Amino acid sequence: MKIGVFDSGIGGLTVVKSLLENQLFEEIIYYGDTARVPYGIKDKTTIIRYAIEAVEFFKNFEIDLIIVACNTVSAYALDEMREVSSCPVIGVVEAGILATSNALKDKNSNILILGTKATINSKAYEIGLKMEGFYNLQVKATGLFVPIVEEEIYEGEILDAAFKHYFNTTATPNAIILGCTHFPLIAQALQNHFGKDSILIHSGDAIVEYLEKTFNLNTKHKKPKLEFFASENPEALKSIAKKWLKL
Ligand code: DGN
Repeated sequence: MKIGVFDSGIGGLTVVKSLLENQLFEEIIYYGDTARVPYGIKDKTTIIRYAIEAVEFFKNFEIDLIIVACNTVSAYALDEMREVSSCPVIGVVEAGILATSNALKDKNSNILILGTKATINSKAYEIGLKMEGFYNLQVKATGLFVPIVEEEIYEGEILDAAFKHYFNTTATPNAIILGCTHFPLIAQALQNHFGKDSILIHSGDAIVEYLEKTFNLNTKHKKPKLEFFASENPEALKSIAKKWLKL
């Protein structure tokens, strides 16, 4: 299968990492809208317009599936993308909700939802989790983590200060939804902060779980063909991809 992975920028590479580790596809085309990132502070109409343009971009390739790695886009624009796409479009929010539900046996479990301002304002995770019977939710827009990760800061004083700022009154949750492409990179720091008993829900792993259930992906692809595109400075994206994905 040949797939497209879309993100507002570089963060979706964390999802590509999970896809590669699980050897699911023979060809992956990544498109990051680096010229217009961040999406997390934009309004719904703008996010939908950019997302539809991404579908148009993927029409240049004959792909079988679009994976929306960006939580913000997944929260707002999946229906609109599906309307203009000739192949299926799946997003990380739906996958994350299912993965959380599968990971937690007790419906009273406390779930901490983290995301950009736009993702949190959409209430997409909250609504989905309530539909699965989970009502004990803490919700935090933690947009500061995005530039911190982009500065390649994954631990230390600056991150600790951001944790203090956001989590001063946050109770230790049973599960933490890393509802933004960038947050898996600070997963270890979050785990250290909240302790080892909090389960972390990673969009990449969640989408793998979802794909394995939904599609017939029996063949393993050890050396998939990878192509990286960006709306601005594709060379910078390629160099980060090399580093993050150890290519
Ligand atoms: N990719 C975005 C997300 O997962 O919500 C984070 C980066 C951004 O556009 N702010």
